[in-house]
Amino acid sequence: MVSVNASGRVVIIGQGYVGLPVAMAACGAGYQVSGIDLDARKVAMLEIGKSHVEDISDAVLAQHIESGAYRISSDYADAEEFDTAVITVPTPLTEGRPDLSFIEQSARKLAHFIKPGSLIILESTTYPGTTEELLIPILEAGSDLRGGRDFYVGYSPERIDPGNKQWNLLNTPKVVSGVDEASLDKVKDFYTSLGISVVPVSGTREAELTKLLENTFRHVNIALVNELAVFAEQLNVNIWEAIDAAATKPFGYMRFVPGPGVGGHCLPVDPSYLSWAIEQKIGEPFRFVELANSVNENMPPYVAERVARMLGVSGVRDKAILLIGLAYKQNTGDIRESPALDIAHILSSRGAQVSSFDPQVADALWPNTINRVTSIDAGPFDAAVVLTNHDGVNLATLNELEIPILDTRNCMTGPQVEIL
Ligand code: SAJ
Repeated sequence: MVSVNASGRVVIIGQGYVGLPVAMAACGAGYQVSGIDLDARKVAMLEIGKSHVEDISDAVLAQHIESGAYRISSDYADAEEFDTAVITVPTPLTEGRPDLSFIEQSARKLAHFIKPGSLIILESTTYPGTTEELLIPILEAGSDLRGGRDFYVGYSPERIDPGNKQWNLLNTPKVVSGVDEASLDKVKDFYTSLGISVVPVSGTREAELTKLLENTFRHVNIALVNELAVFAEQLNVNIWEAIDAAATKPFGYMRFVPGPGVGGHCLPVDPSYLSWAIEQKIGEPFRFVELANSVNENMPPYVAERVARMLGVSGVRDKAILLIGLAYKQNTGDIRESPALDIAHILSSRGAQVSSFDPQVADALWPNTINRVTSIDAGPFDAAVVLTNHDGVNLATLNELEIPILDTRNCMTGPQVEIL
């Protein structure tokens, strides 16, 4: 149970799907919290109590604003006198390489406000060595203080799964680490004060590797069933049935299913941080990651080929094709790295008239290169492809259109339905 009598000033750098839940949890524990984000639109929404993070309600945000526990700004001066800082900024790939510029920028600005005894925790997903080889030198240069000796530093990977109704920040065990024992204790104490159970590891590199292992494990296993799905179709074997049968094994197996590709902010990115670091530091390719990337990236072209095959010799040129789902996975409106975007692009480039139906995706996020329809029977269409199976979308309507349907999520039945 969280102690609501925590005290002290906490600053959270980055108020996205990771940082905002940490900020709200810190407010709930009794801290004075400053959220800092450079996205003016995000700051403007948060200032008026509007949450852009699906797991944080406007009510919770407003409560902490009204109590004075939470303030949001783009001004690092609000980090003045902080006791604990948590860095939750993005770590994307830029031209296929890790882009740590957001960590570097936030560390440079935060360093001016470090005082003896400050605690800095990095949560952003990154390769082993980042905390000690990149972050600490920047913090030391900007503060004239020594990490470990004068201020505490640790790493604790984020495990936020946006939209997950079962697992959230407070009930998911948190891996924690420090550059030394004293720092580890401070990191443990902070998350414990939020009411989170902690899993200490011996060093920051082990904690950095933990997160990448978690997501690389998923990426590789999804690639396994994706490649198998391509072969099973040619062998005329129902892989979905085999996967469900295998999943009855109560030990030694974990269920993954084929799909139209791998999207989201994690899986298409995190494993490449690991393979890049191994290549740089050891000079060896991380073959599992490279193979998984290749297999998963080939799923959108494979889906386009299946659609062409489904339409017969005429192929997709001048055909009206409806994509059900633009988001990268069910019950989210997030289209980042969504394979549906690639599939739409490939089909359009081959002369198809592509439309997409996805009630979960906000208008502001909808790409202007893809025609949006607001109902499944907004046709006429020559074919349909189910790419994301959101709850609440009535796919029975699709069957009534009596057109060929490629179902990449094995969520439909019907005489016109082909599964991946
Ligand atoms: N996917 C498949 N087959 C599967 C599982 C996923 O094709 O069997 C696809 C999805 O459709 C999606 C992509 O892979 O396009 C990623 O799906 P995901 O379930 O891994 O969801 P993410 O990307 O939101 O991953 C997050 C991660 N959370 C964090 O990084 C903190 C991941 O570690 C979680 O394990 C995952 O959520 C989860 O378990 O939901």
